[in-house]
Amino acid sequence: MPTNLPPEYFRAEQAYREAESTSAKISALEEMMSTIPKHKGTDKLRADLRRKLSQLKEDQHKKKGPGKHESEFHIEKEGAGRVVLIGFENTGKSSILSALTHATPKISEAPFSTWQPIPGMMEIEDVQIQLVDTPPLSKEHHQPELFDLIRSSDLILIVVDIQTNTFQQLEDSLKLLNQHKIIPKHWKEKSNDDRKIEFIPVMIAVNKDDDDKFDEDFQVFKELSSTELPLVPISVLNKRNFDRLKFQIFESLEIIRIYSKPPGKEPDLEKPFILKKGNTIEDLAGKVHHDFTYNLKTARVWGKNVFDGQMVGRDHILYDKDIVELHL
Ligand SMILES: Nc1nc2c(ncn2[C@@H]2O[C@H](COP(=O)(O)OP(=O)(O)OP(=O)(O)O)[C@@H](O)[C@H]2O)c(=O)[nH]1
Ligand SMILES: [Mg+2]
Repeated sequence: MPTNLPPEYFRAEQAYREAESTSAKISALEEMMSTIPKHKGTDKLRADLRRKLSQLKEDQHKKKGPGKHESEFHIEKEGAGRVVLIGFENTGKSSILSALTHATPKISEAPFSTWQPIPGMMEIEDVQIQLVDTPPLSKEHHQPELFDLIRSSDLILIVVDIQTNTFQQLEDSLKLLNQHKIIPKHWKEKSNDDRKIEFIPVMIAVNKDDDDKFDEDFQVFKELSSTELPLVPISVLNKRNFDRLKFQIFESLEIIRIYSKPPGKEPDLEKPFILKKGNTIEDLAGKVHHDFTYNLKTARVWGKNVFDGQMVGRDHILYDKDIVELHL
């Protein structure tokens, strides 16, 4: 195994091992391949993965037979992160997708209106985030592909309805995730589960909190559920707390934006590089160009915990909105 593989590679590799369907395996493999830096040391690994990928594609083709399409649950990742909306029927998942993106899902007071996942892009300040609406959770039907899609996400947004069995909805949603070996990342430290678990950040949107009348119900629900998971009361109907919801999504994704600046020039404030909280100058260098990981000498930073233009080393930890000049 070559050294210097980025953390995203190992994350995709875990998703690959856990994938229950061929299409999920294919998408995880494609992601692994896209995260490997291209140099001599990784030639063999890339060739191995390419072989596996073509084998899987062949299997999928054989299984499906001619004329059938790729699974609807296979959705290309786009933007700085994927947020999957999940929850029981009629809680307002499709309404949220429609309110925050340009997607046009079917919204209806009749339950079970959504049959397949639908993606849309949401802008939070200068970051594009993919939101994916999904068919309702079910306690009766086994839905492996839905859980593969959930596993491929960077954040799970559980949607519950403050006007109907809210507490039960939350408990059942978390139980179904648990049955599929998905546990909120918040609980990682406490978990002593022996199974192979995927820990993914989870937050909860408590929808249909239409006016002050429901605020008390929300407070009661909050106390009763006593969950440390972030909870945001919203109303799609009355557009309540959308800014708070977006802020919490951004926070829960644990991403930071870094603006790069060529030496002696102004920083490019249009297109941030997206990194994970806790990432360093070295991680940034790898994102800007794979050669930079090896050739980087020093860097200068404008932003948090530094004086303007401070020289820093590879291990310097970056913060949201830092501006960085890399020196080779
Ligand atoms: N009062 C109120 N109704 C809402 C709100 N958001 C959505 N609804 C209504 O709730 C119903 C269900 O909304 P959908 O967005 O289709 O719910 P869903 O979770 O996608 O439903 P499924 O696809 O069946 O899982 C529709 O009649 C919406 O108009 C809200 O904030 N307040
Ligand atoms: Mg729906």
